Amino acid sequence: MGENLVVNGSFTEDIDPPPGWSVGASQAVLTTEAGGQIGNCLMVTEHGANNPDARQIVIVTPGKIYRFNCYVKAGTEATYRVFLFDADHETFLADTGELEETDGDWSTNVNFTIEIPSGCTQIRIYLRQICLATAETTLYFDEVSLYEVPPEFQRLPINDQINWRKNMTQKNIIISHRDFLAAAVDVNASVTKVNGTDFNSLELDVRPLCGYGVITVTFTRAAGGASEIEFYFQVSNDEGVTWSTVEYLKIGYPTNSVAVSNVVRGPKPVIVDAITHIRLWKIVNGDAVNNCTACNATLSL
Ligand SMILES: [Ca+2]
Repeated sequence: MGENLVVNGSFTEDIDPPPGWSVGASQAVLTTEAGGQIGNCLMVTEHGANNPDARQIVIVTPGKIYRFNCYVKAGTEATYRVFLFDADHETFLADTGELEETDGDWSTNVNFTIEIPSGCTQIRIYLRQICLATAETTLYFDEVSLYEVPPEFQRLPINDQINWRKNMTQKNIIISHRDFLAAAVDVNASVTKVNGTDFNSLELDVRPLCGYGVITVTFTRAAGGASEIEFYFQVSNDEGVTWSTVEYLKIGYPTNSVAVSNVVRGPKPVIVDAITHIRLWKIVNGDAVNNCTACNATLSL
């Protein structure tokens, strides 16, 4: 998909205030903080004005399609609003409205796909917190990106999307890898661990530009009896409001009788067309003797 047009969208370097971002007319304080969705992140601190935000102008081309993405996490303030503004016409291009971030774990994703209207050559990104004046409240954002979507990456039938993947590799286009679990979990012998009870799976946004992903699972296990460990995945087609009640994908691997150490167990393709999110549902260790440790799964798009 080419390069990220947002300057310092990952807040990689610990510099205050973060380069590339301005506070507009508000009195927000922008700082780079550890503990982001990946590495460092942006903290927006309210400092005497209502609804502080971080802003950045990005040059765009009329008629082209762009994909915007970022993550948000509550600090001492939970209400946020992300919007894209046509800076030439002073009109909204996309807007979340005021939403509350209730998970507190970087699982809340904001994304828009927009077509740039005629005469619009620059857009302004707003990362805003909705707060009480002088309350000094905080809210976090991270991994802010805007990519131009070339025509060959816009949705096509599955068969054509397979060809895109070849093109993606050949063109060195960014392929993202995301773990389902922020912290890998242990699954003891003959134990089933379930999302929401025993671990909290991230709900990965799979409204991508191609219809295929790949999931790999990893775990560590001592030598012992032959058995199987199974990873089950659920999907949503309404942005995580409701989830499938049977598995969308099951990856079961024989653990056999040899020790494995954080081995990537063979990738499996997953069709991510016509769904919006996927998450790890449960892990079943069918081995009556051995524990499996450091279990995780990764989605690559
Ligand atoms: Ca980051």
